[in-house]
Amino acid sequence: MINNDKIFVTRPLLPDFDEFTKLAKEVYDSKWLTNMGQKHNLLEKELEKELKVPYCVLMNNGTLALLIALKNLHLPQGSEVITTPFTFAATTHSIVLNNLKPVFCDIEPNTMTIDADKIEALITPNTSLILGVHVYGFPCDVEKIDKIAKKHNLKVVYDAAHAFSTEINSRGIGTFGDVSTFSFHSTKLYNTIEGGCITCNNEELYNKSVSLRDFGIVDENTVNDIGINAKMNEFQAAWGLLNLKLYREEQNKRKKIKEFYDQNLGSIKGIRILKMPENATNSYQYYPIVIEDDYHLSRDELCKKFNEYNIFPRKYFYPVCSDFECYKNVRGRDNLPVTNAVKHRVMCLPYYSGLTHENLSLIVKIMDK
Ligand code: T4K
Repeated sequence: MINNDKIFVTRPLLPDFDEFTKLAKEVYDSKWLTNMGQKHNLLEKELEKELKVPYCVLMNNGTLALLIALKNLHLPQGSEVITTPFTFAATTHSIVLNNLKPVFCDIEPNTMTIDADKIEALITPNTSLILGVHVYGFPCDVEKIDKIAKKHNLKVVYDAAHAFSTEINSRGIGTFGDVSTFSFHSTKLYNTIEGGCITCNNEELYNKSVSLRDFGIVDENTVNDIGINAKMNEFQAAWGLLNLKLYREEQNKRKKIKEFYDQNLGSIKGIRILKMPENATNSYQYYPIVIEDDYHLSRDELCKKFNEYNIFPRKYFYPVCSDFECYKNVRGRDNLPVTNAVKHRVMCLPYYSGLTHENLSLIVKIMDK
């Protein structure tokens, strides 16, 4: 049985087209298209409430959010950042583009986040920052990381690109560490087509982020830092305002898909399902599984089989950042046993509300054979 429509790992959340064109017309008529317009500022305020954070600074993508978050901390040039290799390229690139040195720390096998128990062994007098990633929306061990950072006087940044709306013990995930960054790319649960934001708890970092996303401009007569253009335009902000009203419904639908997958895949020998820690809520961004050695196919063989049915899960994250040629000399790269085992076994299954019962049954059937 071949499925003729392609099934992807995700499809973007789309607002009602007529509602969008109505807001787009307002933008058009206002002749105010970008540079912190009315819809931009409204979205920023709405996001502060939604993410339960004191400060949110909207950006035009998650990568610039990371770049600016790191630049803002004014870390010593050439100092080391302990980070995870099990992430999208943007995380490590943002370190190097800030003239800092990444140091790879292994991940822990249940959440695939940086292994907090392995961080201290990597700290040297040249370490300035820990950069964790809440990968797939699974929270890093924020408590342990906080303790280590305090003990060694280090800053902490979290890449929360996958963790929109996640809470730990009812606290917004964007409030942990010194700064957090989010991505609102089209493939994310909540999207503004391209977009992202920085969240922080302190007014000084907020003001600096505001200035850096706009070339370091303070006012017409003053440029006080080497900033960049990371501003979101009004059309995307309008899109974002509409999607903000829709993403909870999308999460509820994904929750049902998760239940279906959990029920039907949980008993298949060799398939491991990752579990969200009890004290955290799920962003429903991805549905990752691990294809263990006692499954009858390797991860790549299973992927190939899916592709024959026009189904395209993704091997997030393979290759890992420590596999990239540009990072072959990074410290820590030779001691990543969990990362290097997991990267050949992990797979993110299709996970979006548009999947039909028939699609889901086919996915399970392919895996159960
Ligand atoms: N930190 C982390 C941990 C991240 O994962 C990311 C981004 C960032 C930072 C940086 O944030 P941004 O600067 O991107 O805001 C995608 C996304 O482009 C990227 O945002 C994301 N992480 C990464 C994990 O995934 P690709 O190259 O895998 O995407 P692509 O184009 O293959 O799309 C995946 C599937 O989604 C397609 O097979 C079909 C579907 N799709 C995609 C697009 C763009 C659609 O149906 N419609 C669409 O418009 O990187």
